[in-house]
Amino acid sequence: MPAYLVTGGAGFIGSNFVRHVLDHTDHSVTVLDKLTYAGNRASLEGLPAERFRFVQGDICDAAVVDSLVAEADVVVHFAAESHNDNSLRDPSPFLQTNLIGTYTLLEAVRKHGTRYHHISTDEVYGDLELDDPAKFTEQTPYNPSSPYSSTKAGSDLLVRAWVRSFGVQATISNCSNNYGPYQHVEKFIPRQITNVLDGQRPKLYGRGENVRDWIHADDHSAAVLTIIDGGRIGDTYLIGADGEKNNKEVVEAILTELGRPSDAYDLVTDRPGHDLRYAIDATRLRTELGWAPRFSDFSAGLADTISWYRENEAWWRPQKAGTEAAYASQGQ
Ligand code: NAD
Ligand code: TDX
Repeated sequence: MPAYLVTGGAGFIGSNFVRHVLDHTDHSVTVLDKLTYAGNRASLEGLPAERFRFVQGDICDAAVVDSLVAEADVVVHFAAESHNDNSLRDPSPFLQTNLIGTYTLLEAVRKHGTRYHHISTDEVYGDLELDDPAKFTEQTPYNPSSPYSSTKAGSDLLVRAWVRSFGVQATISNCSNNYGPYQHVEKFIPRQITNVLDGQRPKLYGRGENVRDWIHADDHSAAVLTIIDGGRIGDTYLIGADGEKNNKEVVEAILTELGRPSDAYDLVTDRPGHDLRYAIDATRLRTELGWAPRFSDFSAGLADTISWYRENEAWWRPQKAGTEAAYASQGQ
């Protein structure tokens, strides 16, 4: 029974991955999570005690990391400061967690010879023009725009260096924008769903024309497990489900699903440095490892996600007022 150590397992995608591993394998899972504002113990309720353990701690704490890595067969590193808007308000925790935290984990897996999978983002590649037929591939040069994406890019480069210099047994995945249940209300889709549920108007940055390539978090989790099982050590795999939509289309779909006029939104101050478009070419993952997304119908996945937020107000309500106050202070 392989033992997985999952960092950031109380966050949105990490908790999805933990449930996925427990549902689809016989592996045991230890979560290491600091429970920052983004971590929520409630996202891991009801998991089987004989195969699941939760440790509250910081990935920058070398002693805690070393003792947990020593017991693990595989480390899957999700923990990060993950929100672009926060990184524009205060970059410092991004430098600490995304760079020093990744370095701390790499030193521990190097010492113990542990298999390591690094979770990253398509934002490391910068952005694409709206009318450009190109998509990101594993060969696209790094060109990150924000404090968040530059620290994620730096963490990816640390992993590549530890593979080459020290023979660390690592793979890397760069995924597009995720949606689904348990996502913090600071992020675009849950923010707009909970705004409408609260009788508030959705807020689109700029003209709402920026494009994101949406993938359901369940598909991301399945892809990560596929890469851990079959990926080539030292290699990078892009994860995406051909889900390009502009932000206006997504807000209109949310409003329509919730029975509101599709134009009942506000255009607000744009994000500084706002990336125009992301798009992933996941050919390598599909052809070499045989992965395919199961949630190819975005409208159905969005409708399920809206139902989840409607039915789980107790999960998101404590996040909402503080998140909106921070946005309001910036005219967003
Ligand atoms: P999230 O913000 O929902 O969760 C992050 C988790 O990490 C939280 O539980 C938090 O408590 C924990 N954490 C933060 N700092 C920590 C520290 N120093 N020590 C231990 N735990 C710490 O993030 P998410 O959206 O689930 O993203 C998870 C990972 O996936 C990140 O690495 C992110 O860059 C990557 N990613 C996210 C997306 C997306 O669309 N959300 C897309 C591609 C890649
Ligand atoms: O209120 C909003 N209005 C709005 O128009 C918010 C919160 C966002 N937006 C726009 C900005 C983006 O174009 O929606 C799009 C998505 O925004 P976010 O949810 O903040 O995601 P993004 O900045 O694209 O980054 C996400 O995908 C890649 C995740 O937060 C990252 O962790 C991941 O690496």
